[in-house]
Amino acid sequence: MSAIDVPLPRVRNQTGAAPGTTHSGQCTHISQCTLCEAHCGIHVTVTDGKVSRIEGNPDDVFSKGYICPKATAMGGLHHDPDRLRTPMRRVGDRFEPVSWDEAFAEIGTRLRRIRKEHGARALGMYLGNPAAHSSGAFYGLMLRLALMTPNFFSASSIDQMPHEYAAWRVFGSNMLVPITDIDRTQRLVIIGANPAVSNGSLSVMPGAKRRIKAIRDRGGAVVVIDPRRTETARLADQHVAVRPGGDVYLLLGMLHVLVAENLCDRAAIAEQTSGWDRLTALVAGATPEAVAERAGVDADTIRTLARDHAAAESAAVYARIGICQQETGTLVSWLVMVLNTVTGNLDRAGGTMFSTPFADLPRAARYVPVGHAAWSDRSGRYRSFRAELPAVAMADEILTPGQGQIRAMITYAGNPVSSIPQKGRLDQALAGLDLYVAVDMYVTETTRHADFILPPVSPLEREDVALLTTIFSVRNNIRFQHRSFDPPAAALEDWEILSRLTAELLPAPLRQLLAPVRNRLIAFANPLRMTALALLTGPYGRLRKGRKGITMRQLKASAGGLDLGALQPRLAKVIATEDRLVTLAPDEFVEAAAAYLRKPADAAEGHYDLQLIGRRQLRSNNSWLHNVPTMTGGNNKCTVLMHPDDARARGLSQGAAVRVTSAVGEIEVPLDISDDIRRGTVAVPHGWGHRDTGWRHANTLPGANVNTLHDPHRVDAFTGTAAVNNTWVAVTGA
Ligand SMILES: Nc1nc2c(c(=O)[nH]1)N[C@H]1C(S)=C(S)[C@@H](COP(=O)(O)OP(=O)(O)OC[C@H]3O[C@@H](n4cnc5c(=O)[nH]c(N)nc54)[C@H](O)[C@@H]3O)O[C@H]1N2
Ligand SMILES: Nc1nc2c(c(=O)[nH]1)N[C@H]1C(S)=C(S)[C@@H](COP(=O)(O)OP(=O)(O)OC[C@H]3O[C@@H](n4cnc5c(=O)[nH]c(N)nc54)[C@H](O)[C@@H]3O)O[C@H]1N2
Ligand code: SF4
Ligand SMILES: [Mo]
Repeated sequence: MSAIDVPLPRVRNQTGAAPGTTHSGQCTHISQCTLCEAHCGIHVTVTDGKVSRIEGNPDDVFSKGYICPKATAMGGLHHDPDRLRTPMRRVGDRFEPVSWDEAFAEIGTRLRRIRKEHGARALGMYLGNPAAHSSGAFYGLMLRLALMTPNFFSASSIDQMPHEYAAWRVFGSNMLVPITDIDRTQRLVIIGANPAVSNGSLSVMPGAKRRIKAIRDRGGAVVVIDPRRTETARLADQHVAVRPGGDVYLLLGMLHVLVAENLCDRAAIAEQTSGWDRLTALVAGATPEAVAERAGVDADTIRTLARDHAAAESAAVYARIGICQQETGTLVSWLVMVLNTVTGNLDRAGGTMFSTPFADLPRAARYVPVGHAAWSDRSGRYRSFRAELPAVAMADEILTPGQGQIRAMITYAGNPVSSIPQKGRLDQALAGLDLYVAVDMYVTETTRHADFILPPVSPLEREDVALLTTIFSVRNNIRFQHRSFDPPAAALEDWEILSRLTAELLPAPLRQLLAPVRNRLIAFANPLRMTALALLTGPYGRLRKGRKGITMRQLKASAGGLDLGALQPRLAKVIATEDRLVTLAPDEFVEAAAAYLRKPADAAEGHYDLQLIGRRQLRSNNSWLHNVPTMTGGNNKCTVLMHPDDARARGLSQGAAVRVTSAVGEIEVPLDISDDIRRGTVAVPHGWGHRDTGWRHANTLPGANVNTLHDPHRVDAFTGTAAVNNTWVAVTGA
């Protein structure tokens, strides 16, 4: 058990061991892979204290036995000798172990001193991606509240913020991002996502390949719109190689056809929406011929895409990160929501719908303030959205002297030095802080600058019920992550570490009063108790459903979670706009789209004549899985992908070392020639180039940080999300 001993409800099978699989020295545990949103069910076999096998859990109600190659990394991470297991304090250029109590006491004193001398704005926090994969996220947000600082940043602003902003404008809340009903649709159009590799995000779909194949098996069609013929495109009926950043034109062109040819669902529009006239006025001039060149897609294809969409029995457009990390991110997210709505595919089976998770956040969305434009960064360039500032503003907020400069940072489960474009300035910024505390289990490009690193238990030592993943799942479900290992005696989980940090920030009388009972109070508010409460009071709980309601006991005893059914129509219940209608044409979007329609086609910027996009890899997980040797090697390499014609024109050959240069930086990587990528476009994966970290294996791998090439000030206009999917570069022999 962890240092804070949490009493838990007694269950039939406390380790989660599958019946009949335990024998001397070997035990199989039911658990979950928590490396990405899919949270696939796994069976972890432990032999003599070591993970000997990880397999998909066939009884998991959602992932149904599927795992991707990353699942086995859960064992690699657990046993990784480089993973930190005790809190560390910086002493000169080294880290030395320190006790938890000493660490929290010193951090508390220093944080409070900085806050007293310089105000709350001098404290900053960054929340990274894996935070969302455990209940730790909620305790992270508690800490964020206790910090009371406008300087809060997260990986969302290099990720899904444009979807959230569009959802806020269109449906009234950032929490109302519609989910693709992939398992029932007859036509799936995927724009800027590669679920065959990623297994879906914001439409969480473990085993995406199987789900995509099933659409075709039941007579439906799948279309992928992507500058690269991706692993997903290979499963599709049609691949449309859009120009990077061309989606805004493609979608406006499709909407023009739908309106001009009277292919929209006028009954659904009348019932569900406002703003139809403004929308039709906007797209009136966006004929396929007018937008084709800028979309990089010919007019006939645009016309056919629109007609086929309208003709399908049910259809869903699913767009994800390829369109978010663009200057047009929010506009494209909006147009996708509009397209789904005007074709009658919002809130109906096979279209896009809202989930009913065990804690009904979609329904509560109406009452949660988003904190949009409540403040800005000190330069005035970026406004807050969802009570945070974009991560690209972080380096300046730390480095620029004056009132409100950040002097103390807390990062939780993030590696922004690698994951955010910041021209290398974040390295310098973090190194110069008065105090930097990292909640992380590795010494990374980022945490190596910390004064304290506070490591949580390994994911296999955690028991949890992830809420966020269920909110975005393509089917309602609730699943339990059992422990495969008991944590070492003194270990803490993320939620405990974050709660202890929060306690340090409480006002003096409360903090002192609390000291003797603090740990017991913290232990009382553990994630499983919170989950039990949410379950009890939520849509499936006993308070609502009486004896039919589900309980934690049932959940824990299940072999692979509980299926809560297909997505249900519930727009009328959840919509959070003032008039309770879908806002088809928010003013600021219409104006911005009209401006794009007036713009000429994007052209090469000087000698930077290739458009650089990203490439997510099956065995990488953003920046942090490269220390597990089985996740590296083979085809998991950092290379630049280029079309044969572009390589020939530059006299470059397969495998050659090349220099990729942009207006703000350069990297050297090997060349990979393939006609999978559109001419004029190149792709480099992110999360590589590990140097000077505690990841001893990863440090030895070739590769470079692609974010060196991206200009931090090229962002989505509405959210400040870094536009890393469309940077002009030149590629030359190294
Ligand atoms: N194996 C693996 N799985 C992961 C992750 C991982 O690192 N590795 N990360 C997880 C995380 S954090 C996330 S957010 C999700 C993301 O999940 P996805 O959104 O599926 O991510 P990508 O695979 O990057 O897909 C983005 C696609 O957009 C395309 N694209 C680039 N520019 C454009 C453009 O201008 N227009 C269009 N239409 N397409 C464009 C790219 O070629 C790429 O195929 O994946 C999650 N799953
Ligand atoms: N150029 C470019 N950049 C990108 C992207 C891209 O497509 N192109 N994709 C972006 C996307 S989608 C994302 S989500 C971001 C991710 O950006 P970040 O969240 O900043 O970085 P990660 O690489 O996910 O690093 C996660 C960190 O959390 C630590 N960690 C892992 N699990 C846990 C845990 O359970 N608890 C704690 N406390 N720590 C943990 C790891 O050791 C690692 O240091 O990167 C983005 N950056
Ligand atoms: S898709 Fe892969 S990485 Fe994601 S949860 Fe499933 S097994 Fe883990
Ligand atoms: Mo992400």
